[in-house]
Amino acid sequence: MKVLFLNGPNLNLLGQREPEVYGRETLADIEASVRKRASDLKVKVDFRQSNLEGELVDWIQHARGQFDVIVLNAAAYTHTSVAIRDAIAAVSIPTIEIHLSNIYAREKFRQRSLIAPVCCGQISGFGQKSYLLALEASVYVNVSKK
Ligand code: CA2
Repeated sequence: MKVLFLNGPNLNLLGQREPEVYGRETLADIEASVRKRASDLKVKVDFRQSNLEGELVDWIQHARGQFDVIVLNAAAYTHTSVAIRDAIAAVSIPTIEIHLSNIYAREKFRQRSLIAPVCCGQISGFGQKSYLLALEASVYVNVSKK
């Protein structure tokens, strides 16, 4: 089983700014903890970050036939990107939306996700553990689709 983790804009800054909102771990720390758990679960993981909407769209499109599940923290594009939503809808790979923070406890503009309706589920508010919960959810989703 192969899971593609995609991270959107500014997540490369994790651990450097706003630790009260996003925690002290860097994206590399999160990737390391995901890889450790994935190896226990015998899951293969690809972990990427981009600040570019089009690059995220390309990665989603090219995931067809390569990955069983996509885990997506689209960051600010969650609230704005019709292009990412359309790519998820088109690719037919179960996609799990994740967030470090609880987007429903934040500003009004973060409380709306354009991608949620085309994802199979959402995990929001558990800090870096959102990524590990999404890994577990990926295994569940992959088993239930067979
Ligand atoms: O809670 C999440 O995971 C978010 O996807 C993070 C996004 C935000 O736009 C979403 O509403 C919720 C922001 C990622 C930017 O991360 C930063 C990290 C350090 C300093 C500044 C931004």
